[in-house]
Amino acid sequence: MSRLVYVLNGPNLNLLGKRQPHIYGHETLADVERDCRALANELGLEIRFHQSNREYELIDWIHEARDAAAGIVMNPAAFTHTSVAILDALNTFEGPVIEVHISNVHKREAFRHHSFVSQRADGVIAGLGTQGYLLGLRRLARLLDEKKG
Ligand code: CA2
Repeated sequence: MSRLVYVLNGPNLNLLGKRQPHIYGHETLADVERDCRALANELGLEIRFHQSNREYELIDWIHEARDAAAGIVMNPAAFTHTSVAILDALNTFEGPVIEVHISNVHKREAFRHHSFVSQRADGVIAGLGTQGYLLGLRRLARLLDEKKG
């Protein structure tokens, strides 16, 4: 069975570690990718790690994951709060989906409190910094192990 996991990142996350460190910390997205790859290796997962500022590109990767991947860890960034299209795409994916937010969105502006993606996500992690990605991968590995029986 496939142990391939897509780690998808939405708009502006390419600036991680370069702006607003009081909200998002000092780690860059390249640091997050490096840490995800190291942990994936430990967990026996293969990962494809992507970031885009374009909604359609994220949707195309979700479509690609339909045939290729066993699970998705996704930080949809601002599209979390706006995108029915990303929710619709995730609804066509059959494996587990973990939604990750670096900041605690519930402690922030009211418009960040609603997530379209949470309607589909099997789990949601918020406010644990970039460690959330690693915990998301651990959870997916556990779910895939349980499926294998
Ligand atoms: O906390 C998160 O991970 C968010 O998904 C990040 C999004 C925000 O719109 C969500 O409400 C919560 C924003 C990503 C922007 O990332 C930046 C990183 C560094 C500097 C500027 C933006």
